[in-house]
Amino acid sequence: MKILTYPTKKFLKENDTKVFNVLQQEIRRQKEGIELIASENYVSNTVMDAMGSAFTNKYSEGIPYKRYYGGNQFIDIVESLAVERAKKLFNAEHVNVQPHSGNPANMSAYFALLEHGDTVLGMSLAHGGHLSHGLPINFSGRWYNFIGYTTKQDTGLIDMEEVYALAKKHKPKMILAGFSAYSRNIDWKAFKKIADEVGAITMADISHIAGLIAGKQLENPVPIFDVVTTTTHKTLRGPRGAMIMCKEQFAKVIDKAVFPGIQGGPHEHIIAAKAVAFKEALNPKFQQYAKNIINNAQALADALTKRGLNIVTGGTSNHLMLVDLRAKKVTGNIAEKALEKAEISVNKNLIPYDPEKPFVTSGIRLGTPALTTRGMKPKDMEIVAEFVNKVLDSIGNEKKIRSIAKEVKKYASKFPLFSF
Ligand code: DSN
Repeated sequence: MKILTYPTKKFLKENDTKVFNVLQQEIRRQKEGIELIASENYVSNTVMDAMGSAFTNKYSEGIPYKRYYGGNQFIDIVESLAVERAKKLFNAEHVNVQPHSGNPANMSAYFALLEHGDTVLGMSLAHGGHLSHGLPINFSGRWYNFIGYTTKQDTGLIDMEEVYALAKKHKPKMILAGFSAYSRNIDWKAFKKIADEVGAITMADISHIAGLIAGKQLENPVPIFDVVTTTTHKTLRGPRGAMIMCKEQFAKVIDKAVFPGIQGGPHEHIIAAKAVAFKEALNPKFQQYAKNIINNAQALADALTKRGLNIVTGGTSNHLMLVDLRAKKVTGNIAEKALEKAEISVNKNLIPYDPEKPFVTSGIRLGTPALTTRGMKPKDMEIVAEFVNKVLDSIGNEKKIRSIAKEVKKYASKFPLFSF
């Protein structure tokens, strides 16, 4: 990716200095720091251009060429472009590009395919699932009867025997595969086989790995599953948003669930940016990018392991890893704060069978999509691992952490991000 030259925000500078100034601080943070949050990335200039555009001014409830407002002749073209590109990218029969983000995408899929109280088998949050996969205080856990499957204590891998046993026992209406913190491949076909045996609908949430699938590094569940949701801003490197892909037989119920079921007017400026991001992901160069993300993640996991840190499952097959911090006698929340002071962004994360509470945790989740966009290579992961390890060994020593922050900034400046 070329150095980013996001718009200079001339009008913001002239007319709203408070927002302008805080934006400058955020830009500085992104430039000077090391971004290891697995779900974050930097969008291209072209994606950014499409987002800050006149498409934001339009109301366009409905679907392309079937709207509830006049004046949508150009919106129809741009939204159809996004749909067609997404279909090609993921080999999908039907795509709805309107969901504002991951939660409403999942909510729409459930709203389309389930009744209140229906049983769904999904990955337990404590083992890597997402809050919209049945957390009791999320709408999903309150309105549907989610049963959580887990990972094995010895290997950290999804326990497919348990998935099968739970499916036989609970006869779920839907089986959901997907995660926000799991570093190994999902056996889509094994899930589908179990679902077929119990007559369940298959749903995948590929939010984290969509870019790795689009970049042909991981198996694509879209031809296998009934419904697949994804956000567009993680490994896929598009604008903040989401989409739903499904078999033609579910097209109508999915579209109706998104609007008028859950959402009102779609965000067409974001949809235009999704179209741009899909074009970028269709470029064969994106396959190399996806491959580099995984190579970097594996190099980072190896480098951390060499320094005595435990990686859940022993490594990674995708863009992320869960680091078990118990060997260092540090909790996730303390590590996250210390790393933040050293200009390294990570998030605390529960590890499987975590004895700590979700706001404390025994782990951190690290990922490489953003650093890969920035041009870092596996050899740089040695340096990044060394920074992380040094911070973990310096908890409580503010002076030392400040000096690591200086080194981090110096190192990050070798990978220029914005050119203004
Ligand atoms: N917040 C996202 C993540 O970090 O995985 C999921 O919603």
